[in-house]
Amino acid sequence: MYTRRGFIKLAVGAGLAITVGPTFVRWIGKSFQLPGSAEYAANNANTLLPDPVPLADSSPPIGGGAEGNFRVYTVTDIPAFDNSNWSFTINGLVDKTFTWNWEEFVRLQREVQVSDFHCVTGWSVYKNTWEGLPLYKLLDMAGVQNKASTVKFYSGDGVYTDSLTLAQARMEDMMVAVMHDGQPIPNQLGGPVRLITPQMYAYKSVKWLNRIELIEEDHVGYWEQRGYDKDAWVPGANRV
Ligand SMILES: Nc1nc2c(c(=O)[nH]1)N[C@H]1C(S)=C(S)[C@@H](COP(=O)(O)O)O[C@H]1N2
Ligand SMILES: [Mo]
Repeated sequence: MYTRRGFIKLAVGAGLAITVGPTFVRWIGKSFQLPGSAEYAANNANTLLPDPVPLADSSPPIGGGAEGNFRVYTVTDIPAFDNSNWSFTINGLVDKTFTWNWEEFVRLQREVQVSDFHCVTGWSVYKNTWEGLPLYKLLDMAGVQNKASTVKFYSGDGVYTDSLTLAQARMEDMMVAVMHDGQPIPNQLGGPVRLITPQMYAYKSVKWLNRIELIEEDHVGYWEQRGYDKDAWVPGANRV
């Protein structure tokens, strides 16, 4: 269990400055009222089959489900995926490259975490039950080569990217998430697969994640190129 709510409330309450970069993002004016499986289905244009079957800890979600509303952020049109146009790749400086199709990907062993989600612009969603693949396990499957120092994440929108250092990527709560509160993640919220970085601001949480590449050099992500801080840690994070 990871909770950061206390820290953020404290930081906001104490009037501490939270660095905010340029705030031009396309917010499509929608916020998700949580929880609600009907709303998830209504906002999911993905048609990937089979549906992932939630683990017992996801359904019902631990602690009753997320509190707060996601705002749908995107810098592109919102993509939608089906079995024919979705795959997930891990490649670059790895011993073994993988490309999974959806049927294969949903068979990989998932785990469950509960964590808070913070946008650096000042909104949060608390107590999210995420189910997915611990990032460090994917890295271990692929076998990271010694030369690699950066983990680069690509979105299926073709535009958005971000990165973590290898040490950050190996934190146990970094997750390649497939379900939220026991439901498939709708495409508006980055489904079928998004990165979850509970101890960092959500601009690290790449939506429509479909490729992980191990690289030698640094990579400056989409919002960091536009002024967001390279240091995305939320207050109280276990910085590595
Ligand atoms: N592909 C992609 N991923 C993205 C973004 C985006 O614009 N495109 N915005 C980021 C930011 S700044 C935030 S706060 C979260 C918002 O997630 P949500 O749209 O599910 O609320 O997604 C992050 N991941
Ligand atoms: Mo954000």
